[in-house]
Amino acid sequence: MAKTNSYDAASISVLEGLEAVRKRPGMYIGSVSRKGLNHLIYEIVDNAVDEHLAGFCDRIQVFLEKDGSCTVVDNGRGIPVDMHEKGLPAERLVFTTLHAGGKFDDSAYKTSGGLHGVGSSVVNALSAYLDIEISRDGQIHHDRYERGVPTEELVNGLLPVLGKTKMTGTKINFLPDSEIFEKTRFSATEVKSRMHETAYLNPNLTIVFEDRRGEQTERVEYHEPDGIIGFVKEMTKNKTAVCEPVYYKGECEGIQVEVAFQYTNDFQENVLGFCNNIYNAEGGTHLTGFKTVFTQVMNSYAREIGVLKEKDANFTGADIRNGMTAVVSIKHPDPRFEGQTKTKLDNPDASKATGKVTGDEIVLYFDRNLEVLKNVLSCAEKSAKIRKTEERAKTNLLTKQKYSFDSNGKLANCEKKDPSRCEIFIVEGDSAGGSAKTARDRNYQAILPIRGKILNVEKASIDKVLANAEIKTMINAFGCGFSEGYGNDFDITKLRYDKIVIMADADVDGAHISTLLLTLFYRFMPELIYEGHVYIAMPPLYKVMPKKGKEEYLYDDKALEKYRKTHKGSFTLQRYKGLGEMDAQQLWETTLNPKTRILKRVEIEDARMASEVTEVLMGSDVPPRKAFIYEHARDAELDI
Ligand code: 28G
Repeated sequence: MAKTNSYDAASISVLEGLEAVRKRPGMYIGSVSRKGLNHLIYEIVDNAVDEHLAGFCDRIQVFLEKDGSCTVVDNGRGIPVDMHEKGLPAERLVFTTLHAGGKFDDSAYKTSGGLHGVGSSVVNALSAYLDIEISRDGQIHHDRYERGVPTEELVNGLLPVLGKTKMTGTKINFLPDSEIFEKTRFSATEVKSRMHETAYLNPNLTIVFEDRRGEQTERVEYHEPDGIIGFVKEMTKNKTAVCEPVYYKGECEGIQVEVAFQYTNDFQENVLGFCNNIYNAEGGTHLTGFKTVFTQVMNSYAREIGVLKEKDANFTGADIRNGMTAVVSIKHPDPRFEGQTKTKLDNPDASKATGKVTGDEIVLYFDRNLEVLKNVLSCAEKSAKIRKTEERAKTNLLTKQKYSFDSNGKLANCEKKDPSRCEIFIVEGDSAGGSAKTARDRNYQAILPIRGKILNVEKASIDKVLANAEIKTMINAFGCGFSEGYGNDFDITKLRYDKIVIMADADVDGAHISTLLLTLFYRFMPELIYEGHVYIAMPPLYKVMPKKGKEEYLYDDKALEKYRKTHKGSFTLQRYKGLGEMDAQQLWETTLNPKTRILKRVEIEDARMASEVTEVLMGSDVPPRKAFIYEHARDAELDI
């Protein structure tokens, strides 16, 4: 009797918990956009990675199924199925209780604790169904939920058994709930990139990925025995290295620290931070500790070997990291996060740990590798020289151009000044720019035509970037300055437009231009993206004009296919090769009019990807470039 009572009480609070997740999904997984959708997979995979970290699993499989669901399989111990004290199988608690499983459960470090490290029950609550098979104790145990509610009848309080097995492990198949998510198609590109990252951070793990949704299954296996050294090598593979990767690890007050870095001869700094296998987009204390100590150590080496004379000022941290690609990965028993997207590590002891380990290990390395030390310091010297020139260039630019905003060449500004209502469209090509100027609502919509390809900011040095006419016009038009390695002059409160809309053709070149613009924003004005001000216009590909019935715009080939299938009778089909082919009226209806247009809001993940792929896109190699764009085109889905 007592058992029934506690069971009932438990099941009521369980339903309330899951209902809370369904009411405010964003609080648990960040958003209900595709980013949130993909996150469901990461939540489940992270649990399998925990099982790996506990030492019981070395293979994880991730399948994107034809029906839109996702299957994740691990070869760990299998989630416990025995009767728990609350009168339920342990597995039921895992999938129905928020934050089931304590932080220090089995392994010292849980991957969870990141922004969305809230686990299986959240995925369960947000799935139309979730189906589990657990191989354990020689049997395959089965359970199933719909929108978080168990549908499988227990047998004497235990899960039904499907059959016998010699294996152990967990298999979960789930379908995200279309009532919750705006998008229901997982992005293969993003999932693959995350799985690859996870493989680098866990060198003894193999992750198999299969996209079974297309005609042919795409299969990739990620196994990276070189760990974060391999990760760094991967990031520098298209650059010219000036030294071999450097690697060290250590421990400080229960925090494990692992660092790999390599210098290349470009003028870039790329330092990534991970805590418990989770990428920290906004960095945090682990990076601060590493950077501070690294700068100190290198400056004292520079004086010791005479690269800096007595009268010289120290190198700045950015000078010293000029050309550096690094991965700093720590394992922390109780990580805390802060920041715009809760991806900035906040624990002060993490800074202490990376600083201590770096201070101890880096001198051991450089004392034995003087050549590498000299190479690194000569990168810093070059940077310091350029920095001084740039600082002058920047002051000039900002003082000269600060007040020339309205008279700025091609910008057709809007008449009203209320930033909360104003929009600026960055339009590829003069002819489309011209039509857009005619078509727009001149009260609130500004048009800035840009010609051809803007500069690749990933490659160019800062003075080149700032000398570029289109980029200058953009910085001046937005009104909030820019930030980069040497200082932050960016002030989002000065932004003159609520929406910055990239308007490019729906083709390969258009995608390329969008990528370049995103890279520019990501590097110099990331807050625009964090605060959701950047959008991409989605111009239609087709217009259909049926003999009978209404004219319609269609936004992709899928829509056309569907139209052909569902529409009886003949129709005329117009295909737009570019924005330039639309007249002002059409442009207004499809891309400018807030009532009818389709915009895609850019998320920081999109921009981060854009920055990563700029390399691929800019290469003279045509094949990889095409492959990338087509892959993305397949993933594209419209926000209608
Ligand atoms: C396939 C996709 C995702 C998982 C395990 C294994 C255990 C476990 C998971 O325990 C904590 C402890 C008991 C309830 C632990 C197995 C100890 C012994 C596990 C996964 C809470 C959870 N044997 N494998 N959880 N328990 N794989 N893969 O989720 O009381 S989750």
